[in-house]
Amino acid sequence: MGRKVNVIAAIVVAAVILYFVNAVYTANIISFQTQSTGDLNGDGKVNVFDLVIAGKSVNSYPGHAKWKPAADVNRDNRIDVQDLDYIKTRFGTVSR
Ligand SMILES: [Ca+2]
Ligand SMILES: [Ca+2]
Repeated sequence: MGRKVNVIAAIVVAAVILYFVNAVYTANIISFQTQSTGDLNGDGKVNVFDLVIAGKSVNSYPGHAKWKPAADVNRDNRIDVQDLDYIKTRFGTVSR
């Protein structure tokens, strides 16, 4: 009986820890999201080359053969038209 209560308590504690880890993780994603420049190849400029990099990874996700973390500029674990649009809005900008 007492053992069962301990198991339940352990599950609750684990769930609470996971909740907070997830909250911190989400906060990091949001802060990183605001810092994204759209400069995927790191040459300091946002142009068609960055769009091509993202274009090659469209419809990919973490673990996918074409997945490229840098191309997921909005950090939603999916490279799609939203990321391409973001890079397009950053076209011509210079990072740093
Ligand atoms: Ca670039
Ligand atoms: Ca994305």
